[in-house]
Amino acid sequence: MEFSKSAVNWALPVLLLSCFLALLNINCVEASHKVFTEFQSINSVNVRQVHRTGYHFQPTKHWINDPNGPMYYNGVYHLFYQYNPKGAVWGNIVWAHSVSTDLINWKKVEHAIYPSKPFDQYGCWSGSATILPGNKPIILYTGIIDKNNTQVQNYVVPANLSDPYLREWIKPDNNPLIVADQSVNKTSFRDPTTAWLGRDGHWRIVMGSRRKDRGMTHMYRSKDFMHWTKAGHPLHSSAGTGNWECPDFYPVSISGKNGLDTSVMGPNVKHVLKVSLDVTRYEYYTLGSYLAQQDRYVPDKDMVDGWNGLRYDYGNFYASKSFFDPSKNRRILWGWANESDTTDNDVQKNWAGIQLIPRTIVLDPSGKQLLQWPIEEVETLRRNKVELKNQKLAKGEKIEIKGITVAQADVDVTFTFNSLDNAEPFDPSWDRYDAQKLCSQKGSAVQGGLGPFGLLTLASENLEEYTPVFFRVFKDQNKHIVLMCSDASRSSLMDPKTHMKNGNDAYRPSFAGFVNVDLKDKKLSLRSLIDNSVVESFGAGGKTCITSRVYPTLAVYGNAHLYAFNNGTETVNIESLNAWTMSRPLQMNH
Ligand SMILES: *[C@@H]1O[C@H](CO)[C@@H](O)[C@H](O)[C@H]1NC(C)=O
Ligand SMILES: *[C@@H]1O[C@H](CO)[C@@H](O)[C@H](O)[C@H]1NC(C)=O
Ligand SMILES: *[C@@H]1O[C@H](CO)[C@@H](O)[C@H](O)[C@H]1NC(C)=O
Ligand SMILES: *[C@@H]1O[C@H](CO)[C@@H](O)[C@H](O)[C@H]1NC(C)=O
Ligand SMILES: *[C@H]1O[C@@H](CO)[C@H](O)[C@@H](O)[C@@H]1NC(C)=O
Repeated sequence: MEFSKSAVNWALPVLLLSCFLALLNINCVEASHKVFTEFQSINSVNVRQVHRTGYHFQPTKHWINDPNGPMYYNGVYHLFYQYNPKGAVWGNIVWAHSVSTDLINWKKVEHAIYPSKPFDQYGCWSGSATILPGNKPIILYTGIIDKNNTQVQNYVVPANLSDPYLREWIKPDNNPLIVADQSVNKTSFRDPTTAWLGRDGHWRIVMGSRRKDRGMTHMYRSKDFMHWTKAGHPLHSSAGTGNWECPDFYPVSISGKNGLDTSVMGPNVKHVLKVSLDVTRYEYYTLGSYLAQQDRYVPDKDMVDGWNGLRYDYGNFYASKSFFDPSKNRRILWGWANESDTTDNDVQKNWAGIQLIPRTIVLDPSGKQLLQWPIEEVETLRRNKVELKNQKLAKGEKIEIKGITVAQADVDVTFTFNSLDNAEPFDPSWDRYDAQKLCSQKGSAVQGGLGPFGLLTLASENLEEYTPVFFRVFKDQNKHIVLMCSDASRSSLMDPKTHMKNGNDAYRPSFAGFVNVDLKDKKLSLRSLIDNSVVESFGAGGKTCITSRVYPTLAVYGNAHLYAFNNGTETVNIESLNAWTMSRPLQMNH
C-alpha cells in the first residue's frame, strides 16, 4: 500500500500525542527510540531511489539501526544489525544478518535472532559476539521480557559450525543468562560487550546503564560464560552523564599500528571506553588504563567523560561497535548513521538508516586520541582517478573537480599555506566545547583569515545547494585552534518548514569538531567519502571525523558538482588532490 502524504500529515501529531500519553503509561519507555506505532508495519512496495547510497551498507528497504555482533569467523565477516522487517520506522526489531569476505560485497542471509522465547518476546536488542576458545562464536544480546521494558541478557550459538555463513542461531534453554538484581535499573540494562578474559582466567562483560543521572557500565564475571556474577562496582561510571548505551571496551597498542584482540593487556596497551550517550545521541570515548587488579577502568588525567569529551564522529554516528579482525590484525569500527530527514519522508521513501564505511581504529602517536580511517578495502571501488597538484586558491576562488561522478566519490586533498599570521583571533568568550555553534556562526560564506578552505560537496551548479566541509584556523594566546565543519545548513532546497522534523524546522546541523593538530608543517588534509545522501569526512588523517546526512534536490546523480574552495585572506595551495568515482559493489545485500 502506498501511504498518502496527507494521511501521514494527519496521523503524525495524533501519534506523537498517543506516544506521549503512552509514555505516562510507560509504554513508549524507550527514550532512545521514538515510537511511531502506526508506521511500524507499513510496507510500501515502492522504494524511493534518489538519496539511496551507492556503496554504503544499506538493506533494500526499511529501517535499520545499531550494528550488532560484528565478527570475523573462518574467513567470513559477519554483520548483524537492528532491523525492522516491516517498515521504515523503529519497531518489530530483529537481528538481520549479512556476510562478506571483503567487507565490501555483502550477501543477505536469514535473520539470526528474532523474538521467539519468553526471554526475548518483546524485543531482541543490541549485543556483541565473542569467539570462545576452540574457535566457537557466541553472541550475547539484550532481550525484552515484558511490556514494562524489562531487560535481560541472553545468548545464542550457531546451529551448525560447518555452515560457512552461520545462518541459523539457536537459543539454548538456560537463557536468560543475566537478570538484573535489585542494584540494577532493569529498564536501563543493555547492550552487552564482547567479553574479555581477566588474568584470573574469568570472562568479563559490561552492559550500559544508569543510576539516576549517573551513567555506568555494570560489569559481570564468569568462569564458564554461562554463570555470571555481578562485580561489586561498575567498570566505570560518571555522574551527570545520563544513560549509557552500547558500551565498547577494548585495548589499543601504544607503539604499534596493529589492532589488538579484546583480552590483550599489559604495559604496551591503553584502553578505550566508548559509550553512546542517550542525552545527546552522540558517542564519546576516553583513553585510560585498565587496572586489572582492581578490575576498574580509569580514564587518563586529561580525559573527560560525557559531552565535553572526545567523540568518534561529530555528526550522524551512533551505537557503534568495534571488533578485532585477526586476518589483518586490525580493529574495525562500525557505526550507524540515522536519517536527518523526517519520519514522514522515511515512510514515503520506505527506508531509513545506513551503516557507515567501516573504519580502522588506532591510537594517535600523541596518545591523546584515536585515529580513524576507512578500511583499505573501500579503495577497491575507486574508478577514474582525477588529480590536481599545486593549485593556488586565493580568497574567494574555487576550482571544480571534473571527470568523475562526484555524487558517489572518494576525494583526498592536502592543503598547504605559507603562514599562520592571518589566522583570526579566537574570541575568549566562545565556548571551547561547542564547535558546532562556532561553525553555525562562521560558515563557509563568512570570510576569514586562514580559512575557511576545503571542499564543497554535493553542490548544485550555482551553489543553490552545497555541503561544505572545511577548516578554519584561529589564533589563541599561545597556540592555534583548528575548526573542522561539515555544514548541512545549505544542503537542500527542500523547504525546511514543510519538511519539519518533529515540529521543528528540518534538521540541517552545522556539525563541527576541533582538530588537535600541530600546524608546524603548515598542512591540513581532508578526505571525504561522498555517497548521494551521506558525506563522511576525515580531517588530518582521521583525527576528527564528521558525518552528515543531506538531501539535495538539484545536486543529485550527474547534476552534483564538487569544488575545492578558499574564502580566507591567506592563499592556500592544493598540494595534491586525488579523487575517484566510487563504483557500486557487485553484490550489496540482495
Ligand atoms: C509493569 O509495571 C507495573 C507498574 O509498576 C506493574 O503493576 C506490573 O505488574 C508490571 N508488569 C509486568 C509484566 O511486570
Ligand atoms: C552443516 O552445514 C554443512 C555445510 O553447509 C552441511 O553440509 C551440513 O549438512 C549441515 N549440517 C546440518 C546438520 O544441517
Ligand atoms: C531507570 O531507567 C529508566 C529508563 O531509562 C529511567 O526512566 C529511570 O529514571 C531509571 N531509574 C533510576 C533510579 O535511575
Ligand atoms: C565565500 O564568501 C562569499 C562572501 O561572503 C560568499 O558569497 C560565498 O558564497 C562564499 N563561498 C562559499 C563557498 O561559501
Ligand atoms: C538522528 O536524527 C536526528 C534528527 O531527527 C536527531 O536529532 C538525532 O538525535 C538522531 N540521532 C540518533 C542517534 O538517533
